[in-house]
Amino acid sequence: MGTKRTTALFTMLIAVFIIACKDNQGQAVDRGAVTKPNIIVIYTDDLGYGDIGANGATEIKTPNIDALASGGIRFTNGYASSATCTPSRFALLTGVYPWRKKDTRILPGTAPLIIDTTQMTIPKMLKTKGYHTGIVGKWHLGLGTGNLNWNRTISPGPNEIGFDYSYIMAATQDRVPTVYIENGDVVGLDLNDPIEIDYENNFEGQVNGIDNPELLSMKWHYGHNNSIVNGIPRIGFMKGGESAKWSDVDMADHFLKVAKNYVVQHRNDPFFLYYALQEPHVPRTPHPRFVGASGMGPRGDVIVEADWVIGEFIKTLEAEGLLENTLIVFSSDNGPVLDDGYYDDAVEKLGDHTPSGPFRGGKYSLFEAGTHVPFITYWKGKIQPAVSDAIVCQVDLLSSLAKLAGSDIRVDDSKDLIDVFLGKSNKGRDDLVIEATTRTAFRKGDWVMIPPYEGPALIKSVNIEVGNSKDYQLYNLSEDIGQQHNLAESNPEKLAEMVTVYEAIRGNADPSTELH
Ligand code: NG6
Ligand code: CA
Repeated sequence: MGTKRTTALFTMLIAVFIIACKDNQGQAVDRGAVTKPNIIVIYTDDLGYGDIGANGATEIKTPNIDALASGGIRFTNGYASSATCTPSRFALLTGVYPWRKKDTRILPGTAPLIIDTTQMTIPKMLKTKGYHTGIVGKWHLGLGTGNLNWNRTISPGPNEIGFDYSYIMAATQDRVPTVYIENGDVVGLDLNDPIEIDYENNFEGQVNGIDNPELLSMKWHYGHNNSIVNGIPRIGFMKGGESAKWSDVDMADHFLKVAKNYVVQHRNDPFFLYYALQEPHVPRTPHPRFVGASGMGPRGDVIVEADWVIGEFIKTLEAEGLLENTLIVFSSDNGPVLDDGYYDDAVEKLGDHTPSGPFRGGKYSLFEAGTHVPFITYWKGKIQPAVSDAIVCQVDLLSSLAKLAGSDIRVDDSKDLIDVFLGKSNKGRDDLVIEATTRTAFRKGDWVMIPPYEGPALIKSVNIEVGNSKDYQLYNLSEDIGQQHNLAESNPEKLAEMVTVYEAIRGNADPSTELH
């Protein structure tokens, strides 16, 4: 072998060695022209805009979320697509407005999968670019195709719409089945004690929240009076599966452990992790070490718990040397609610705390607090700390992350706002259709237009104004962030302009009918 060739070979070996070392340290893995950072979406359940210190909360402490905000971009106009869980998660993962798909609404635990397995999703898109993809936490997008047998491998589910790894709860913490499911299999299931689920009728001889109040450690206020698990009455009936039932007070720690393991295991891949925390959705069940942490009862305590969890999770990223190569997106699936069906002192112990921040309404509402949620992007060393007033929505993540990962995939409703998410631009969406329990409204610039809807203006049980009115409503958020002054009559030109653009996007079909 000539000296020249030996030198060339040696140089090549050194180059390979350097690249390998970089990989091992979790540094940016440059595959071709595009650098592929890890991407993590940390998603809370029912956390309001005003529930975090970074957005002005003073009565509750969220230091770890605040650190993401002060070290990253805190969006003051960040939105979930919807004011409830299932539609927001649908939009986040598919980049499609949820009102385009019929029955995209709060699902029972027995609902079939509502994301078609041929549908583009964030994890599918990222897989085409070499990412490993995982979900840990709340799913609530349906499983199977109907008449699900929980005692066999459950399919289709997250693994069939793009996740290589899944560790989920099927629906919500207040809905059966109260078990974890890993890659389609119920964790810890004893097949001699099979799981049966029914959302209509109880199984013979099984206790329930109405007839067995003596078994309850948490009292239901409305709904939530079916099967009792861990002293908590739930929505839906469940029989069997004793060994597989989760421990509510350990859920936060449990998901944290799984999420940390996922990160450690995939530290050398580019990976996408969708980490969907269950807090502060009902039933609010802080671990004993967080009981009393907020002075606001269980709702405040689980927010403190969620913040702690996020801090621990970030520590793991740091310890693995991944923070400089990981984009973290933090947000919530919908706005806040206090009494969502259990007596848990959320109203009584609220004090001066304002979960909805400056906004009107809350969960279920077309007013701002329904969808206008905490929204933070963080990437150590890459994103310069800033506050952005650009309008961004979770539905935009698919196209934006595609751009980041070097994929050509784009979805119409999902705007490529990666420059906004990374702080290189302040030009967000021009407009956005928001959704609440199948009704829709429209934001364009500073203006919000809510079309007339029948139904109560206030849902008494949750004590939330949901935005229904027989008249059009028009608000200018730049001078009326609390949506107190309806300008529809005094500014008919603006109203007409808003309605025209809205109807062009939304169609003027009955909101409960499928558009395509
Ligand atoms: C409602 C439940 C509420 C909550 C919500 C879903 C009743 C009376 N209320 O139907 O407690 O579970 O569904 O919340 O049952 S979400 O955040 O998953 O959309
Ligand atoms: Ca929710």
